[in-house]
Amino acid sequence: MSLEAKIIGVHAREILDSRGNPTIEVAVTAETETTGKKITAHESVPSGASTGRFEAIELRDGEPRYFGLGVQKVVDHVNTKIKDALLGENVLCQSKIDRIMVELDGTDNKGNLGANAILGVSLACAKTAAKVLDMPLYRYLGGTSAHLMPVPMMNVINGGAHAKNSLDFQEFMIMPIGATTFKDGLRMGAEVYHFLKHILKAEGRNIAVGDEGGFAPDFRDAREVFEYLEKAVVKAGYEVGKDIVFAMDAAASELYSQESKCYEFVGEAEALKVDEKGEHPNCICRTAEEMIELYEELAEEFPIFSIEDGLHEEDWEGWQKLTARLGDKVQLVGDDLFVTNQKRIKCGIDMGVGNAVLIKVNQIGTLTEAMEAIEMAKTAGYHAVISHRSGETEDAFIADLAVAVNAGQIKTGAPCRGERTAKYNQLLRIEDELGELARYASTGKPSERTA
Ligand code: 2PG
Ligand code: MG
Repeated sequence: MSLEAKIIGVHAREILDSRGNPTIEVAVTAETETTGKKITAHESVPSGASTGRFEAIELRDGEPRYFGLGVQKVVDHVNTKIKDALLGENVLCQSKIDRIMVELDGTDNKGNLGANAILGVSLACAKTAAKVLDMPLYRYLGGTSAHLMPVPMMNVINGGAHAKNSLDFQEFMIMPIGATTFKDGLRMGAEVYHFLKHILKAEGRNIAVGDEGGFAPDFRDAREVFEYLEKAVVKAGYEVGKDIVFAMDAAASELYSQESKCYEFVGEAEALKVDEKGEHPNCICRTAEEMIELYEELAEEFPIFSIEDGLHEEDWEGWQKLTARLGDKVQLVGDDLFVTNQKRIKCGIDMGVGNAVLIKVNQIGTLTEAMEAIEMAKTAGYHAVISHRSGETEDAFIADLAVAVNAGQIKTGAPCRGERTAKYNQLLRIEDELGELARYASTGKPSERTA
């Protein structure tokens, strides 16, 4: 006899995300056939700032309230059309539920109902199902093999679209690979974060944080940031390259200009003017080739484990070159490039582009499709990095997802700000609960990675 828990309620509301913008929260209620018990779980949907052009559509109201960012239409879609389609379905049949919503929407990019509407329901169904079975979410999603605790990629310096500083690149992360447990890794990362704060403060630099909890003072360029990260690691008593390695998200699509056909570094040019008086251009322009050279130099000088979106989302040929030149030394992650979309990931695999996929559930809009994307990446020998968005809520679904699929890496911001620590704290709970089964995915070099 197969288990059944019919969906008897689907209800959405508008809530706020970590940037103070509206997003959607969905509650799904199911009734178990055997006991008649009613079970409800909530899930909310994150939102990006540097969104990829090919992401599924996040619908917004476009009306004066909340500066056009309201999600009342999306709430309405959930509370009428989606609810009508799902009432009576078995909440334990995740892929069927997701298929019903995809078909109801009828577009390639979920532009009718909104990927935010669909995702909220999709995730809430999974959480309700786990509760019905009285299982931890990671166990429900991943089964008995879920055991690998991810190495956190902690974004301790924010720039680009996530901060109003002079830093053109978006994210600079530390990865505590020298730990033996997630708990220790998190502690090491948090300690380095605090030493970084002391160093910046002592030098009179701004220690206010950006969207993802990382510090966001002005910096000259990427090299200067990495020098600071090294100093903080050493001050904290750790070995650079052994205990802690670095990662960056260039978010290059944000820097690329279709007009000049190059990557424009406005902040770097500005900093140059301040540092060295005299004639300087308003913008430093780099071609794809020069970007690759810059990454090569940085990877020579610093222990950079991972570079995300090193080139823009439509430069497949540039990505091929980047992968040929750096792919055996550095993890090259496609975020805006792949947008958790199987068609784009397949294209990347076929072309030998990148060697890792960033997984953001809201880029594609259903849990089933996100899980399939992870499977596709792993089957091709690509790594899957589970990721938050810059606009988050206190929801911690992705922490469970990372363990469920044994991803080995999670990118979820600095060890600061509740919406970021919610994920880290959930991972601490999971590690505790797994006890001896838990293994920390200490990564080392890409070729030696255990994940
Ligand atoms: C990214 C993300 C998350 P956003 O580019 O990887 O760090 O940012 O959510 O703004 O797209
Ligand atoms: Mg990114």
